[in-house]
Amino acid sequence: MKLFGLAVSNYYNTVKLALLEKRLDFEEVAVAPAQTPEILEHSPMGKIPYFQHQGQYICESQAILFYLEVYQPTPRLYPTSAARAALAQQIHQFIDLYVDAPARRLLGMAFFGQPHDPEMIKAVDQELKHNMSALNSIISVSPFIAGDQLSHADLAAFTTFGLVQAIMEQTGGSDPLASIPGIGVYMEMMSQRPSVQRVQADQAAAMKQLFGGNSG
Ligand SMILES: N[C@@H](CCC(=O)N[C@@H](CS)C(=O)NCC(=O)O)C(=O)O
Repeated sequence: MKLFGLAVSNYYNTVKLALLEKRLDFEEVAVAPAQTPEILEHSPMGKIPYFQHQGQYICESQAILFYLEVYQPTPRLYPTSAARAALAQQIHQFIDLYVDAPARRLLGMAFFGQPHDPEMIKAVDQELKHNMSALNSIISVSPFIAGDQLSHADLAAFTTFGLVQAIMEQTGGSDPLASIPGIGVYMEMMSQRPSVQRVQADQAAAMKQLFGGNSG
């Protein structure tokens, strides 16, 4: 199994967490997103992560997670009950579409020296307040984000919440997690997992290499 991408990416790290939780053997291949023929051949949107196993390439983190679940069902990252499975999927979708996507518009300002645009920062801040409140209405952190078992939604939540918090901090916006009760305890609980500690250590090293010590 080969995972292509960069350890600074939340989507890459979501998949890496699943590989680690399932104790699968995998190789990491450092590849930056690009619109080059070499990348587009395996990841037609030019995005990372993408994944290769037994001669097949898969892109899109949710598709890779599903492949891993079918390939190796234990430990489960997709709940067995229909209602829980749907809830985990719903939460994961909310996180990708309504948390990551708006915050990503400020990525250049937060980390890549793009001049701050106060209007855009304010708009994203407001959108995130609305969307986090919607997310909060479907989760009850007990103790995991979709119930009593770790699921793929937790992997996306942990990696994306960390990124979005860092983006808003760097751009002077408000804390996007402030409206979710118990989220601090949840993030702390997640950060105790060996898989998360490995991913965070690798991410910090990659950030240092990319930004010379300025982490996010
Ligand atoms: N929907 C994709 C999103 C992946 C994504 O946006 N990756 C970022 C890095 S974190 C990327 O490749 N960005 C470059 C681009 O959008 O061109 C997934 O779930 O894998």
